[in-house]
Amino acid sequence: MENLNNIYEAVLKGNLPLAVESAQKAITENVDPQIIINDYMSKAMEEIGSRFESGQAFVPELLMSARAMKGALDLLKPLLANNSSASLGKVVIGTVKGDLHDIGKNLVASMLEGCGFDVINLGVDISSEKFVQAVKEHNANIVCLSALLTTTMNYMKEIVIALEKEGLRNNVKIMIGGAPISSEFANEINADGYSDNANSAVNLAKQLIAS
Ligand code: B12
Repeated sequence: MENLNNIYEAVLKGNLPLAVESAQKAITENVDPQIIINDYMSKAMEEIGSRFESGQAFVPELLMSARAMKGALDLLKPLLANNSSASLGKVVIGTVKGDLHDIGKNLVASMLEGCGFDVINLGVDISSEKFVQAVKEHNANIVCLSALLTTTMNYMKEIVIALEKEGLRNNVKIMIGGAPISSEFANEINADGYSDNANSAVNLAKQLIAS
């Protein structure tokens, strides 16, 4: 039986081969992928994040952890997607212009996919024009905006305005998230909702689709 703490340690230490190997073992032992992600991999990212903030870890270590996390997520993602039967709706997701943080955004994307949404992941550093184009092209029900920097979070407002200008605002729900975001900020920029983690993001998406 794979010790799931190995996955935690592998992500924390930025050990990509070990993260992939441990995730693979856990998968063959039928461990719930959501438990691996939420209870071990995300926790390891939180830990490396707080070490970075307190000066105990540095950028290269963060990048190594992010790489290990992504490697294991690539294995787990398809399994999350297999949990779904029919699509609950189409979601366009991206990190806003100027911002390159994508770990949390990818987690939200994977969780949404795993819970039955069709997810179009645009990547990082995405302009309002690209969001508008993707919402039109895919006829999206929800657009998810992620920002981790206090300097880039304000760009979310421009995306909301761009969707309004294109006459798309009533067709699409707007969810926002990322470390500096709050529900007050969501109200301020006329978004439909905010959540501070990938689990509650799924619940919020379901509520917004139903409303
Ligand atoms: C990892 C990291 C990096 C990595 C990013 C790697 C990658 N591929 O993403 C690297 C090293 C590249 C990086 C670079 C920088 N970073 Co950085 N980074 C972090 C760190 C430590 C962790 C972020 C993370 O991945 N967290 C783990 C994930 C799982 O959590 P999360 O992102 O918050 O996502 C969750 C929720 O927020 C929510 N969520 C996220 N998005 C969305 C979207 C929706 C729609 C919803 C509903 C929910 C949701 O759900 C997610 C899952 O639970 C944070 C510190 C922190 N504790 O946040 C700093 C931090 C965000 N970075 C910071 C800074 C300053 C930078 C740099 C400017 C550093 C520099 N001087 O170069 C650059 C900026 C580059 C750029 N243009 O974007 C600052 C921001 C300060 C500020 N107030 O703006 C922070 C807060 C660190 C600090 N305290 O100084 N960073």
